[in-house]
Amino acid sequence: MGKNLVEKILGAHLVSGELQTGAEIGISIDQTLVQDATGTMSFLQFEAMNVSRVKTRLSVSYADHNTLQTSMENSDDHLYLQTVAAKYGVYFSRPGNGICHQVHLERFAIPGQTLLGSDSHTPTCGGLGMIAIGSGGLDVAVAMAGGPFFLHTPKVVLIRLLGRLGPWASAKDVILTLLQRLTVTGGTGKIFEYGGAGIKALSIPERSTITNMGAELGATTSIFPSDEVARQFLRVQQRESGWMEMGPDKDASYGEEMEIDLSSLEPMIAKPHSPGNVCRVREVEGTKVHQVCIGSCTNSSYQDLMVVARVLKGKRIPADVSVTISPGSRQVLELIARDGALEDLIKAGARVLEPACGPCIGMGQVPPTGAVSLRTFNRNFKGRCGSPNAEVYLASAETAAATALTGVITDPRDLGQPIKIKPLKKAIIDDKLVIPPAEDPSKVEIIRGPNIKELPKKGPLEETLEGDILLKLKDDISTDHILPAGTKVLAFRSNIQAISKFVFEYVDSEFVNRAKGKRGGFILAGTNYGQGSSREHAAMAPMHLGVKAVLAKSFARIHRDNLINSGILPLYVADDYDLIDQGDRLKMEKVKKAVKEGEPINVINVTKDKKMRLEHRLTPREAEIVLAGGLLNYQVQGAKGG
Ligand code: MIC
Ligand code: SF4
Repeated sequence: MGKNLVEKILGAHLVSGELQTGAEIGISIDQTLVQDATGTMSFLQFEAMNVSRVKTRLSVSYADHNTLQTSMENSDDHLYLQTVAAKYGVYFSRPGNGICHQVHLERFAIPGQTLLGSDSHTPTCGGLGMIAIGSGGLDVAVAMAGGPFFLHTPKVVLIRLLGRLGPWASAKDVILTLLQRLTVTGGTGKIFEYGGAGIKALSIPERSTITNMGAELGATTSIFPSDEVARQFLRVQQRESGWMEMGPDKDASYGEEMEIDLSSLEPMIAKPHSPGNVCRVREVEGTKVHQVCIGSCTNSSYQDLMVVARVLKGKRIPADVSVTISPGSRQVLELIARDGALEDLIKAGARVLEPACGPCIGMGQVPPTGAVSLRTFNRNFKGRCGSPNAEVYLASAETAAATALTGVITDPRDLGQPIKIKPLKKAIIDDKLVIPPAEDPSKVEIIRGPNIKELPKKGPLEETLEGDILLKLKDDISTDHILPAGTKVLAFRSNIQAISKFVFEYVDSEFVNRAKGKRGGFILAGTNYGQGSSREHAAMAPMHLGVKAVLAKSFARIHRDNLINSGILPLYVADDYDLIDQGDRLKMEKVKKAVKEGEPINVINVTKDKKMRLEHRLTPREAEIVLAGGLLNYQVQGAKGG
C-alpha cells in the first residue's frame, strides 16, 4: 500500500520504534531553530552536554521575541546568544531581521526535511513540505547535539481542500473554521496533512498561516505537499535548488479524513479568550475596537501586508483606533517599501513597528483597561497581551484592515470589490542580519551577562512524594496562565530563580508564596493542561518552586514533554478530580518502583482519608528520564555511561 507524505518523511528519518499510531518513535532532526525567549535556556543546556559543535545540517538562533531590549537583561541575552551561536556552529539572526518562523520559511526551510524548534509555531514551515515540530528548548538542545527527537506516532489526518476561497475569505478563515469545528484539543496526537485540488490556489504564505495555527488545535504538526507552488516560492527566494517534489502516493491511506470546501468559507473570528472560541465575523460586527494589530508569525507576509495597505490606501484611520503593523521579516519590510505599500500604511496613520513578535507576546502595545483589540495573531489567552482585562479577538489581515478603517469589527466583504495582489515575482534577498558561525570557534569568547544564571538542578525522583494540592485548576490552562509573557517577565528567561516569581501571576497571585511556604507540592488541573507555548520555563519554574507532580485529566503534548524533561511527574486523574480539593494533602509511596515498572501510583488523600490509583503513562524511556530527575541528568548520565 502507498504512503502518505507524513509516513514518507517520518519513515526516512526513523531511528527507533515503529510507525504505528501511539507508539513511541525517535526521528533524526535535520534542522533546528531557537528564539531568544527559549534559546538562552536551550544553549545553556546544550553547553552542559559538552559537545563541541552542533551536529545538525543547519541550526539557526533568532532574536525576535525580546527585541525591545527594555533592560540590560534582554540585551545581555542577545549577546550571549550571538556569541554562543558563533562558537557552536549556529547561524544567528539578529534583532530586527524578523520573526523566526517567517524568516525560516523564506531563507532556510527545505521540503522533505525535519525541523525541530523551541517554539510551538515551528509547524509554520510545514507549509513548505517539512515535518516541522515545536518542542521545549531541552529537546532542541539534544537535537543540536545530534540526538533524536522522540514522540508518540501521531495519527495522520487528511484534510482535503476543495474549491477556491471566495472574495475576502482567506487562509486564516480556513484554520479558524477548523478551530471552530475541532476546538483547541481537536488536533491532539494528530498530524494534519493537507491535500485535494484546493491546495493549488494557495500560496506558501497562505499554507503557512494554516500550518502555523495548527498549533492552536493541539496538533503535533501540519504539512502541505511540496509542489510547483513551493518551487515557485523557493525560486523567488533564489533557493530553487532546495526544492524537491514531495507528496503522498496515489493509494496512500490516512487514519482519518476531512473535507473543507474553500468556496463555502466566510470571514471568521476568534473571540476572547481562546483561539477555539470562533464565530463568523458577522456575529460580532459593530463591536467597538480600540486597537488593531497586524503581524505575528501567522499573518505578516508580503501578501498580508499588501492587502492591508491596499485597503488603507488614501484613507485615514479614525482617531480613536491605534493600528500597528509588524512585518514578519526585514525582507517583507523592504518589499512593502519597494512596492509603495509602506507609504500607504504610514499615510493612513498606521504605526509601523520593527519586524518582530512585538505585541503578540505582550512586548508593548498593551491595550487600555477593558479595551477591545483585534489582532491577526494566533493566541488570545487572558493576559497574554499584557493586560488581564483586555478583550482580544483574532482574525485575518482582511478583517483587521476593514476594522482599522471603521473602528468597529467589520466584515471585509463590506469593503466591496475584492483586492487582487499580484504574486511576488522578485524578492529582495539580503541576509546581512544573519551571522554565520565562526570559522575558528577557538577565537570566540562567549559573553555571559549577570542575567545568565546557572541551570537549576534537580535530584533523582524520590521514593515518597508528599505535599499539598497547591492549586486546583479548570480545563485548558495555557502556558500563558502558568507563566505569563510580557516585558517584565521575558527579561528573565535565562534566570529561573527570578522568573519563578511570576508563576500563575494572573491566576492566583498567592501561589508563589504558598508554594514556597509549603516547600512545594502538587498541581491539579482539568483537560489540556499546558496548551499553547513551548516555553519550558512553565515547567522549570514550578519545579524550582518544589512542584513534584502535576495531576491532570490530560496534558498538551509539548508541556507534558517539558514536565518530564524537568523531572516533574505527570499523573492522569479522571473522576478523582472532583474528589480532590485545593489544600488537600497527598502522599504517594513506592513511586520509583511504580514508575520503573509501568504501574499506577498509589496515592493517599490524607485530608480526605481516601485512596486512589493514578496512571503515569510514561514510556520506558520517559520513565528513565523522570527517575533521573530530568532529561539533562539523564543525558549527562548516558554520556558518562552511568
Ligand atoms: C508564543 O507564541 O507563546 C511564544 C512566545 O512564541 C512561545 C515561545 C515562548 O514562550 O518563548 C511558543 O509559542 O512556543
Ligand atoms: Fe512570536 Fe507570536 Fe509567533 Fe510566538 S506566536 S513566535 S510570540 S509572533
